[in-house]
Amino acid sequence: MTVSRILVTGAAGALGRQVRSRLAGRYSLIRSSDIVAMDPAGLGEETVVADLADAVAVAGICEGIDAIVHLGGQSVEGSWEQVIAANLIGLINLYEGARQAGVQRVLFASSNHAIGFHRRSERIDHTAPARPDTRYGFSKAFGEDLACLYAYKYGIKGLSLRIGSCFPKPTNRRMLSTWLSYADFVRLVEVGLTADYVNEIVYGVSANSRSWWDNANAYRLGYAPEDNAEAYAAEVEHIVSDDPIEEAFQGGSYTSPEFIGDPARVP
Ligand code: NAI
Ligand code: 15L
Repeated sequence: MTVSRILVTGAAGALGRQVRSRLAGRYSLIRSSDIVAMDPAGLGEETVVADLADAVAVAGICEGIDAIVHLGGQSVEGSWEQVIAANLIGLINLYEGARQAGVQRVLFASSNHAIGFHRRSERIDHTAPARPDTRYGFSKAFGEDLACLYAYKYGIKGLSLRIGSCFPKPTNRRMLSTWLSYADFVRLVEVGLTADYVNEIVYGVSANSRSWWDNANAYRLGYAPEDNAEAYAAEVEHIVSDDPIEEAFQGGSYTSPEFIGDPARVP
């Protein structure tokens, strides 16, 4: 079944704006949604303001949709109240809306913070166990599991993108490993909208020479990144933190706030 009607959540955000502009005109409908007002709709697009925490509103935005690119929600660490409303309740509402509306597939913007307590000295792949570094990272691990439930039980294809650092360019040494260019991000979204899979986890990362992640699972599905953070090495290599926790773990600055554990006991 081909995908022709897409819902993009988080459409007012940084990545939502990239998807809107780079996929414009490619599908019969792009329904862009966010809790805040968005730029005006283009041709073949509609915009709908909706709070993910509102189940009725979310069921409404899922109607008549083939595939969801789910980017909305709390996108950095927050309080339990914030994370629960947008990323736990909000995600349950989204999957229930998708199930009721017969949506074929959901692309979920997971994050490297679901695995943030893996060491930088490790090279991990999509089978690495979740090791969240924050309440936010926990919500992403939860989302990966929810995708699994709805894929195997309800037949909704699920692709969880463990995104590294998706910004115009890397801004520190860590991002020489974690950077995802906007163009590669949208390439990965296109793979998610077309490839055949049931439930998969892939890394949202460019072809960085220093990547900590073996992304063979994404390559197998057809992802072919064209950018490499190494092009910025001279500019940012010297930008490191003096916090040893932050520098030890893949999640970087998300790992050290509130940290009172024994780093030697984190495997
Ligand atoms: P962003 O913060 O720019 O966009 C998120 C959007 O979600 C915002 O426009 C916001 O208004 C909307 N939103 C927040 N709460 C909502 C609610 N209750 N109902 C409806 N909409 C709500 O974030 P960005 O950078 O565009 O990230 C998009 C997604 O990708 C997020 O889920 C984030 O966690 C994930 N991600 C992004 C990374 C990056 O480097 N940009 C890295 C890893 C994951
Ligand atoms: C994320 O999950 C955030 O959404 C983004 O703002 C960055 O902090 C990114 O991770 C990162 O780890 O660089």
